[in-house]
Amino acid sequence: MIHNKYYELLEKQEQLLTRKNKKDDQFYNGIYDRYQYPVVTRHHVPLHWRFDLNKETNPHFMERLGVNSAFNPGAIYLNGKYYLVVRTEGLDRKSIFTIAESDNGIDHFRFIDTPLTWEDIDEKETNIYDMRLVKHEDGYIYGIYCSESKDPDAPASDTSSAVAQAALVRTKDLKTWDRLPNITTPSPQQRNVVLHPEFVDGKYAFYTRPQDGFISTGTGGGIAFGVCEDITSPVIDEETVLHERKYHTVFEAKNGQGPAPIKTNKGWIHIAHGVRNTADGLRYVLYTIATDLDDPTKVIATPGGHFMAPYDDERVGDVSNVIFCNGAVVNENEDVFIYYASSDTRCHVATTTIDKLVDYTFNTPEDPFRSLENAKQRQQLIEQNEALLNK
Ligand code: M1P
Repeated sequence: MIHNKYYELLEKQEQLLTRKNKKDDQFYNGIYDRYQYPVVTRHHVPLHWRFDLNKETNPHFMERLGVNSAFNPGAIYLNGKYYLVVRTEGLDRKSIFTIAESDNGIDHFRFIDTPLTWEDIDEKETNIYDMRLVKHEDGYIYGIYCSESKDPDAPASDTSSAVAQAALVRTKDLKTWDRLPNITTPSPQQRNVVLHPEFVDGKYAFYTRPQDGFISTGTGGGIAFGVCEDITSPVIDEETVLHERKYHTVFEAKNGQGPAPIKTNKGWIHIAHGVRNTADGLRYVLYTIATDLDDPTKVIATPGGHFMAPYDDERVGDVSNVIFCNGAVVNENEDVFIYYASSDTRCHVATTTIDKLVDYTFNTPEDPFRSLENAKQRQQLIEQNEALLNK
């Protein structure tokens, strides 16, 4: 016998799931559009994934397996539909991967199937999160995610230190997933590892983020590039940093590749996250760079400053002042859907086009890295405009 409360809550949830999303008309930068509502939140998670619906076993209709947050989605555009692999965090702090589907990519996202599982090849693995979904030219869809376990070398009194590694799964249909071994690199820890969608000199190529520790990248850091011969036994022997951390920039403390880079006729466009420290903790923003079509280790455009930062309500959440992107898709009209999460809590979309993304990445002035030079840069813009206005 199903509890009556279920139908009451279901009706309410249906209003949320069928709500139309609108462009935020208060926001304008000419680069992308933001939307009024997040696309996926914990409130979108089906009720029967959270409650025991049976009146006999759950007379008070209590939530048995609550959901704390739904964020950092990987994304893919497949057969005309938009799919997000959402980092869905339970009240127990464990993240699991769940799939949400939409016909238009901006609203009506619904969770489908059941949470993703695959062969459990690593009994030390405790938490999994931040999947990058990459449609590779070999015909598979790969999921690269962070696999976290307790640091085996930490003293017994230290119950927090962890080790992050890059784990790998693949599928053809988003339903059946094969677990491949973790990716081995020369670095002690890895997060934000992403597969390049094409072979490079006949090899699988990855963006990595070498790091010494779990939170701080230490002597490592930067977005690096490395190749591997065999994806079923993924070993990267050498990592070359292609975009380094730098003093007094938005990527001073840490950075990391976001989704797989987007191919355009001018170069590969990368959406990355940059982190700086503040009196109020770390601040995560997004920035873009472009790399050469023939040499993915060669950076050819570096627009100054952030591309996107936490905005209004996005600033607040479980880990405030964070936006993070590990999913972006391009449809057949060259519309770009950038899925990002705010403050480790909820998922949003921003939309733009390939044309605008290229214009932004190649025509935004670089950061001159010194305030007086920045002042001159702005002076030049003002003078140019004043000459035009006074014509
Ligand atoms: O809390 C902010 C982000 O912190 C980590 O990102 P990074 O490895 O770049 O520091 C990740 O845990 C990410 O999931 C999280 O959103």
